[in-house]
Amino acid sequence: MNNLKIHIVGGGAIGLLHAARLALSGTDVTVWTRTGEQAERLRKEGIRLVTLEGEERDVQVQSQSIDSLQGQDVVGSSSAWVILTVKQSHIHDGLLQRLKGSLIQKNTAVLCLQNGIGHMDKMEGYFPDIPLYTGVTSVGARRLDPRSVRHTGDGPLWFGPHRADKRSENLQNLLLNILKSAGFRAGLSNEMRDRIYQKLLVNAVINPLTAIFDTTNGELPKHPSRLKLMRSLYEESFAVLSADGMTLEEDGWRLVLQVCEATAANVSSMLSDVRAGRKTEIDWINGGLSELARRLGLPSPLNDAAVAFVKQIHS
Ligand code: KPL
Repeated sequence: MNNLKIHIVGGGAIGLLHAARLALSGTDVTVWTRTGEQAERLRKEGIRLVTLEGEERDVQVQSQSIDSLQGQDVVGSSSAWVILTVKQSHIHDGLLQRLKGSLIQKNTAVLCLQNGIGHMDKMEGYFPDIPLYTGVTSVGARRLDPRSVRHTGDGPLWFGPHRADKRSENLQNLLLNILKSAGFRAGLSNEMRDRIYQKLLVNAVINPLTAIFDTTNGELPKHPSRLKLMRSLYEESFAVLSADGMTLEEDGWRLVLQVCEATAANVSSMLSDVRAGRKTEIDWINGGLSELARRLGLPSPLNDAAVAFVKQIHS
């Protein structure tokens, strides 16, 4: 068993997948969930992991509800990583106040695995002295029920410092090794902003348009008028992100089309939120781009429209 403890905040698909695979590799993992019912089920029955090969495994993990954190320090004097896997919309004052001093304290480092932009400003404000890392993952996972998750796709997990210190260098290497031994294609990167922007560029095109047209990622570019809209939204988003310093080593438009192809049968996360009546991440994806454009003095009519349309169909 590794000495470093991992706390995963969020019992969604990404949280459950990471917790199960880390626990299987012998890491001491606790999953912090939104509801007490989910935490109890996970404690009693474990996580049911359906692997990429379709094999089913029940994996024992520790689990607690976030609400059970009442300001007490649950980390103590040993080092720990907190991996925040909740959606952007759940990173609100209520959650951060619960985590501050209890799970996120001087002996922890935090890895944020959210889509979109905007949340790190909030994290910095709440945790001025804690090493903060951002991550971009391309693994695919689908939650089947509160304790079951299907691993649907493999892909790299890049993470790197957003704001780090000397102490966290050691911690980041430990986490890298732990992730690798759990089978993740993990890598450390000092270019996290480029990676985040690149993912944002892809998400800003595919997510709102699949949600608005209620279509799979693969079908979206097949309609000429939708392809035209994709291209225009891409160009506007690319201009904003490039003006803010994004460098892309590959052709971004080709990347968008490749992602559509590679995930052809998938329903984007935004469409699945819309279908389930959940709050979407539109404010942090196209909304984040619009905000950035405003700060840079650039126009963003298509991103503004994407936000308005998705909000219209979600409620
Ligand atoms: O990341 C995605 C998402 O659904 O959020 C893409 C890449 C668009 C795949 O659906």
